[in-house]
Amino acid sequence: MASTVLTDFSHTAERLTDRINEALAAAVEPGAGCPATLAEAIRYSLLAPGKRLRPILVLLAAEACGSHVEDAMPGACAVEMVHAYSLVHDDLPAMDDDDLRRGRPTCHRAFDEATAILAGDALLTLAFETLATRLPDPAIAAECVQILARAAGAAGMVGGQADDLDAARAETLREQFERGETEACLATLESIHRRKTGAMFCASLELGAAVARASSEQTEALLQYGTNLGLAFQIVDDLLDVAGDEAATGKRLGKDSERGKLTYPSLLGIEESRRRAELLIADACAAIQPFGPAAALLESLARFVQRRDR
Ligand code: GRG
Repeated sequence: MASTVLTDFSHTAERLTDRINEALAAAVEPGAGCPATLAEAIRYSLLAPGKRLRPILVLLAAEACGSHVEDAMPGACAVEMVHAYSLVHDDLPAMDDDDLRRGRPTCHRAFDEATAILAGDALLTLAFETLATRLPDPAIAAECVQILARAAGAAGMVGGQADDLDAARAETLREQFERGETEACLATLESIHRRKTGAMFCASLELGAAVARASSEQTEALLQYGTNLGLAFQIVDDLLDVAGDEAATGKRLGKDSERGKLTYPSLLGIEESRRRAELLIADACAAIQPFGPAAALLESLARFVQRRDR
Protein backbone atom coordinates (compact mmCIF):
# COMPACT_ATOMS: atom_id res chain seq x y z
CA MET A 1 0.00 0.00 0.00
CA ALA A 2 2.75 2.41 1.06
CA SER A 3 4.69 1.85 -2.14
CA THR A 4 1.54 2.42 -4.29
CA VAL A 5 0.96 5.74 -2.57
CA LEU A 6 4.57 6.80 -3.04
CA THR A 7 4.51 5.68 -6.67
CA ASP A 8 1.37 7.74 -7.26
CA PHE A 9 3.02 10.82 -5.89
CA SER A 10 6.29 10.24 -7.69
CA HIS A 11 4.36 10.14 -11.01
CA THR A 12 2.66 13.43 -10.10
CA ALA A 13 5.90 14.98 -8.95
CA GLU A 14 7.63 13.88 -12.16
CA ARG A 15 4.81 15.27 -14.31
CA LEU A 16 4.94 18.67 -12.62
CA THR A 17 8.52 19.16 -11.42
CA ASP A 18 10.11 19.45 -14.87
CA ARG A 19 7.55 22.08 -15.85
CA ILE A 20 8.07 23.97 -12.60
CA ASN A 21 11.86 23.87 -13.02
CA GLU A 22 11.60 25.14 -16.60
CA ALA A 23 9.36 28.02 -15.52
CA LEU A 24 11.68 28.87 -12.60
CA ALA A 25 14.74 28.85 -14.85
CA ALA A 26 13.01 31.17 -17.33
CA ALA A 27 11.96 33.51 -14.51
CA VAL A 28 15.54 34.00 -13.33
CA GLU A 29 17.17 34.68 -16.69
CA PRO A 30 19.42 37.54 -15.59
CA GLY A 31 18.01 40.88 -16.72
CA ALA A 32 20.05 43.94 -17.68
CA GLY A 33 21.42 45.60 -14.56
CA CYS A 34 21.64 42.43 -12.45
CA PRO A 35 25.30 41.87 -11.41
CA ALA A 36 26.70 38.54 -12.62
CA THR A 37 27.55 37.15 -9.15
CA LEU A 38 24.16 38.08 -7.75
CA ALA A 39 22.45 36.41 -10.74
CA GLU A 40 24.53 33.29 -10.14
CA ALA A 41 23.61 33.19 -6.42
CA ILE A 42 19.90 33.62 -7.25
CA ARG A 43 19.96 30.77 -9.76
CA TYR A 44 22.11 28.59 -7.46
CA SER A 45 19.54 28.89 -4.67
CA LEU A 46 16.29 28.80 -6.63
CA LEU A 47 17.20 26.04 -9.07
CA ALA A 48 18.82 23.73 -6.48
CA PRO A 49 17.11 20.32 -6.30
CA GLY A 50 14.32 20.84 -3.75
CA LYS A 51 11.16 18.76 -3.57
CA ARG A 52 9.03 21.62 -5.02
CA LEU A 53 6.19 20.66 -2.67
CA ARG A 54 4.75 24.18 -2.42
CA PRO A 55 4.58 24.86 -6.18
CA ILE A 56 3.12 21.37 -6.68
CA LEU A 57 0.44 22.26 -4.10
CA VAL A 58 -0.42 25.43 -6.07
CA LEU A 59 -0.81 23.43 -9.28
CA LEU A 60 -2.77 20.54 -7.72
CA ALA A 61 -5.14 22.94 -5.92
CA ALA A 62 -5.79 24.79 -9.17
CA GLU A 63 -6.39 21.50 -11.02
CA ALA A 64 -8.70 20.21 -8.27
CA CYS A 65 -10.76 23.40 -8.69
CA GLY A 66 -11.01 22.97 -12.47
CA SER A 67 -8.15 25.15 -13.71
CA HIS A 68 -5.02 24.29 -15.72
CA VAL A 69 -1.41 23.92 -14.68
CA GLU A 70 -0.17 26.69 -16.98
CA ASP A 71 -2.65 29.22 -15.55
CA ALA A 72 -1.35 28.57 -12.05
CA MET A 73 2.37 28.47 -12.94
CA PRO A 74 3.09 32.13 -11.96
CA GLY A 75 1.69 31.37 -8.48
CA ALA A 76 3.76 28.17 -8.31
CA CYS A 77 6.96 30.05 -9.23
CA ALA A 78 6.22 32.89 -6.79
CA VAL A 79 5.74 30.56 -3.83
CA GLU A 80 8.97 28.66 -4.58
CA MET A 81 10.86 31.97 -4.84
CA VAL A 82 9.66 32.99 -1.37
CA HIS A 83 10.51 29.52 -0.04
CA ALA A 84 14.02 29.66 -1.57
CA TYR A 85 14.61 33.14 -0.08
CA SER A 86 13.53 31.87 3.36
CA LEU A 87 15.97 28.95 3.17
CA VAL A 88 18.87 31.21 2.09
CA HIS A 89 18.21 33.63 4.96
CA ASP A 90 17.49 30.85 7.49
CA ASP A 91 20.91 29.30 6.71
CA LEU A 92 22.79 32.54 7.50
CA PRO A 93 25.06 32.68 10.59
CA ALA A 94 22.65 35.15 12.25
CA MET A 95 19.85 32.59 12.02
CA ASP A 96 20.29 28.81 11.82
CA ASP A 97 23.95 28.96 10.68
CA ASP A 98 24.00 26.01 8.30
CA ASP A 99 26.55 24.97 5.72
CA LEU A 100 24.57 22.35 3.80
CA ARG A 101 21.24 22.73 2.00
CA ARG A 102 19.68 20.57 -0.71
CA GLY A 103 22.89 18.54 -0.75
CA ARG A 104 25.09 21.54 -1.58
CA PRO A 105 26.94 24.26 0.32
CA THR A 106 24.48 26.90 1.52
CA CYS A 107 24.34 30.13 -0.47
CA HIS A 108 26.51 32.15 1.93
CA ARG A 109 29.12 29.35 1.90
CA ALA A 110 29.15 29.07 -1.88
CA PHE A 111 29.27 32.88 -2.28
CA ASP A 112 29.47 35.16 0.77
CA GLU A 113 27.08 36.49 3.40
CA ALA A 114 26.29 39.79 1.71
CA THR A 115 25.57 38.04 -1.60
CA ALA A 116 23.31 35.52 0.16
CA ILE A 117 21.33 38.29 1.89
CA LEU A 118 20.92 40.13 -1.42
CA ALA A 119 20.02 36.94 -3.35
CA GLY A 120 17.27 36.31 -0.78
CA ASP A 121 16.05 39.91 -1.08
CA ALA A 122 15.98 39.62 -4.87
CA LEU A 123 14.05 36.32 -4.78
CA LEU A 124 11.45 37.77 -2.42
CA THR A 125 10.99 40.81 -4.64
CA LEU A 126 10.86 38.72 -7.81
CA ALA A 127 8.04 36.61 -6.35
CA PHE A 128 5.74 39.62 -6.19
CA GLU A 129 6.86 40.90 -9.61
CA THR A 130 6.01 37.46 -11.03
CA LEU A 131 2.48 37.56 -9.61
CA ALA A 132 1.91 41.14 -10.68
CA THR A 133 3.16 40.70 -14.24
CA ARG A 134 2.46 37.06 -15.17
CA LEU A 135 -1.12 36.64 -14.01
CA PRO A 136 -3.26 38.07 -16.80
CA ASP A 137 -6.28 39.09 -14.68
CA PRO A 138 -5.34 42.16 -12.55
CA ALA A 139 -7.96 41.36 -9.87
CA ILE A 140 -6.61 37.82 -9.45
CA ALA A 141 -3.03 39.13 -9.48
CA ALA A 142 -3.87 41.60 -6.67
CA GLU A 143 -5.57 38.84 -4.67
CA CYS A 144 -2.55 36.55 -5.10
CA VAL A 145 -0.14 39.31 -4.02
CA GLN A 146 -2.21 39.76 -0.87
CA ILE A 147 -2.33 36.01 -0.13
CA LEU A 148 1.44 35.57 -0.48
CA ALA A 149 2.36 38.79 1.37
CA ARG A 150 0.18 37.85 4.35
CA ALA A 151 1.58 34.31 4.57
CA ALA A 152 5.23 35.32 4.16
CA GLY A 153 5.11 38.45 6.32
CA ALA A 154 5.39 39.49 9.95
CA ALA A 155 2.26 37.68 11.12
CA GLY A 156 3.14 34.62 9.00
CA MET A 157 6.48 33.00 8.12
CA VAL A 158 8.69 35.88 9.30
CA GLY A 159 6.79 36.11 12.61
CA GLY A 160 7.04 32.35 13.15
CA GLN A 161 10.77 32.48 12.44
CA ALA A 162 11.22 35.41 14.88
CA ASP A 163 9.43 33.48 17.64
CA ASP A 164 11.42 30.35 16.83
CA LEU A 165 14.70 32.27 17.22
CA ASP A 166 13.59 34.16 20.34
CA ALA A 167 15.81 32.98 23.20
CA ALA A 168 13.37 34.26 25.84
CA ARG A 169 10.57 32.21 24.32
CA ALA A 170 12.87 29.17 24.19
CA GLU A 171 13.56 29.68 27.90
CA THR A 172 9.83 29.88 28.68
CA LEU A 173 9.24 26.72 26.66
CA ARG A 174 12.01 24.89 28.51
CA GLU A 175 10.62 26.01 31.89
CA GLN A 176 7.14 24.86 30.87
CA PHE A 177 8.66 21.54 29.79
CA GLU A 178 10.51 21.14 33.10
CA ARG A 179 7.27 21.81 35.00
CA GLY A 180 5.65 19.02 32.97
CA GLU A 181 3.27 21.41 31.16
CA THR A 182 3.33 19.43 27.93
CA GLU A 183 0.06 20.80 26.51
CA ALA A 184 1.23 24.42 26.96
CA CYS A 185 4.55 23.55 25.25
CA LEU A 186 2.69 21.91 22.38
CA ALA A 187 0.46 24.97 21.97
CA THR A 188 3.54 27.24 21.74
CA LEU A 189 5.27 24.93 19.26
CA GLU A 190 2.12 24.71 17.17
CA SER A 191 1.73 28.49 17.11
CA ILE A 192 5.32 28.86 15.84
CA HIS A 193 5.04 26.19 13.19
CA ARG A 194 1.60 27.25 11.92
CA ARG A 195 3.22 30.53 10.96
CA LYS A 196 6.79 29.50 10.12
CA THR A 197 5.96 26.44 8.01
CA GLY A 198 2.17 26.06 7.74
CA ALA A 199 1.35 29.53 6.41
CA MET A 200 3.27 28.90 3.18
CA PHE A 201 1.52 25.55 2.64
CA CYS A 202 -1.85 27.26 3.09
CA ALA A 203 -0.84 30.17 0.84
CA SER A 204 0.18 27.71 -1.89
CA LEU A 205 -3.28 26.11 -1.84
CA GLU A 206 -5.01 29.48 -1.65
CA LEU A 207 -3.04 30.74 -4.67
CA GLY A 208 -4.15 27.72 -6.70
CA ALA A 209 -7.74 28.27 -5.57
CA ALA A 210 -7.61 32.00 -6.43
CA VAL A 211 -6.33 31.35 -9.95
CA ALA A 212 -9.10 28.79 -10.47
CA ARG A 213 -11.73 31.18 -9.05
CA ALA A 214 -12.67 28.50 -6.53
CA SER A 215 -15.78 28.78 -4.37
CA SER A 216 -15.36 29.79 -0.72
CA GLU A 217 -16.27 26.21 0.29
CA GLN A 218 -13.51 24.81 -1.94
CA THR A 219 -10.96 27.31 -0.59
CA GLU A 220 -11.97 26.55 3.00
CA ALA A 221 -11.56 22.79 2.43
CA LEU A 222 -8.12 23.36 0.88
CA LEU A 223 -7.06 25.54 3.82
CA GLN A 224 -8.13 22.89 6.29
CA TYR A 225 -6.09 20.36 4.32
CA GLY A 226 -3.11 22.78 4.29
CA THR A 227 -3.23 23.51 8.02
CA ASN A 228 -3.12 19.81 8.90
CA LEU A 229 -0.56 19.03 6.21
CA GLY A 230 1.73 21.89 7.33
CA LEU A 231 1.81 20.72 10.93
CA ALA A 232 2.35 17.08 9.92
CA PHE A 233 5.18 18.23 7.61
CA GLN A 234 6.87 19.96 10.58
CA ILE A 235 6.52 16.95 12.88
CA VAL A 236 8.08 14.75 10.18
CA ASP A 237 10.83 17.37 9.75
CA ASP A 238 11.58 17.13 13.49
CA LEU A 239 11.59 13.32 13.24
CA LEU A 240 14.01 13.44 10.30
CA ASP A 241 16.31 15.65 12.37
CA VAL A 242 16.46 12.85 14.97
CA ALA A 243 16.44 9.75 12.81
CA GLY A 244 16.84 10.82 9.18
CA ASP A 245 19.67 10.33 6.73
CA GLU A 246 21.90 13.30 5.80
CA ALA A 247 22.53 12.05 2.27
CA ALA A 248 18.77 11.76 1.59
CA THR A 249 17.75 15.06 3.22
CA GLY A 250 20.75 16.97 1.87
CA LYS A 251 21.11 18.91 5.13
CA ARG A 252 22.84 18.58 8.50
CA LEU A 253 20.79 16.58 10.99
CA GLY A 254 20.79 16.34 14.78
CA LYS A 255 20.99 20.12 15.11
CA ASP A 256 17.79 20.45 17.16
CA SER A 257 19.05 18.26 20.00
CA GLU A 258 22.57 19.75 19.75
CA ARG A 259 21.00 23.10 20.52
CA GLY A 260 18.62 21.72 23.16
CA LYS A 261 15.68 22.85 21.05
CA LEU A 262 12.23 21.62 22.04
CA THR A 263 10.69 19.69 19.19
CA TYR A 264 7.80 17.26 18.78
CA PRO A 265 9.98 14.15 19.34
CA SER A 266 11.70 15.71 22.39
CA LEU A 267 8.30 16.57 23.87
CA LEU A 268 6.26 13.55 22.87
CA GLY A 269 8.77 10.87 21.94
CA ILE A 270 9.22 9.35 18.50
CA GLU A 271 6.24 6.99 18.46
CA GLU A 272 3.70 9.57 19.67
CA SER A 273 5.08 12.15 17.22
CA ARG A 274 4.63 9.63 14.38
CA ARG A 275 1.09 8.92 15.58
CA ARG A 276 0.22 12.65 15.64
CA ALA A 277 1.62 13.15 12.14
CA GLU A 278 -0.48 10.20 10.95
CA LEU A 279 -3.64 11.66 12.53
CA LEU A 280 -2.98 15.08 10.99
CA ILE A 281 -2.51 13.49 7.55
CA ALA A 282 -5.78 11.59 7.97
CA ASP A 283 -7.53 14.89 8.88
CA ALA A 284 -5.91 16.61 5.88
CA CYS A 285 -7.20 13.89 3.55
CA ALA A 286 -10.68 13.97 5.13
CA ALA A 287 -10.92 17.75 4.56
CA ILE A 288 -10.63 17.36 0.78
CA GLN A 289 -13.07 14.49 0.36
CA PRO A 290 -15.76 16.87 -1.04
CA PHE A 291 -13.57 17.23 -4.16
CA GLY A 292 -14.08 13.52 -4.91
CA PRO A 293 -11.62 11.96 -7.39
CA ALA A 294 -10.16 15.44 -8.13
CA ALA A 295 -8.53 15.29 -4.67
CA ALA A 296 -6.66 12.02 -5.30
CA LEU A 297 -3.34 13.69 -6.09
CA LEU A 298 -3.51 16.02 -3.09
CA GLU A 299 -4.16 12.93 -1.01
CA SER A 300 -1.12 11.14 -2.47
CA LEU A 301 1.00 14.22 -1.72
CA ALA A 302 -0.17 14.12 1.91
CA ARG A 303 0.76 10.43 2.21
CA PHE A 304 4.16 11.23 0.72
CA VAL A 305 4.71 13.95 3.36
CA GLN A 306 3.93 11.44 6.10
CA ARG A 307 6.40 8.87 4.80
CA ARG A 308 9.04 11.11 3.29
CA ASP A 309 12.75 10.52 3.98
CA ARG A 310 13.95 13.84 2.49
C1 GRG B 1 14.26 33.45 7.13
C2 GRG B 1 12.05 34.66 7.10
C3 GRG B 1 12.79 33.43 7.23
C4 GRG B 1 12.09 32.31 7.45
C5 GRG B 1 12.70 30.99 7.52
C6 GRG B 1 11.29 28.20 6.09
C7 GRG B 1 12.06 28.71 7.24
C8 GRG B 1 11.64 30.00 7.81
C9 GRG B 1 13.13 28.08 7.71
C10 GRG B 1 13.68 26.84 7.14
C11 GRG B 1 14.21 25.99 8.23
C12 GRG B 1 13.41 24.79 8.44
C13 GRG B 1 14.18 23.53 8.52
C14 GRG B 1 12.11 24.86 8.57
C15 GRG B 1 11.28 23.71 8.80
C16 GRG B 1 10.55 23.17 7.63
C17 GRG B 1 11.04 23.54 6.29
C18 GRG B 1 10.53 24.79 5.73
C19 GRG B 1 11.88 22.71 5.65
C20 GRG B 1 12.37 22.94 4.28
O1 GRG B 1 11.35 22.68 3.34
P1 GRG B 1 11.41 21.48 2.30
O2 GRG B 1 11.73 20.21 3.01
O3 GRG B 1 12.69 21.92 1.47
O4 GRG B 1 10.18 21.48 1.47
P2 GRG B 1 13.05 21.67 -0.08
O5 GRG B 1 14.53 21.88 -0.12
O6 GRG B 1 12.63 20.29 -0.49
O7 GRG B 1 12.31 22.72 -0.84
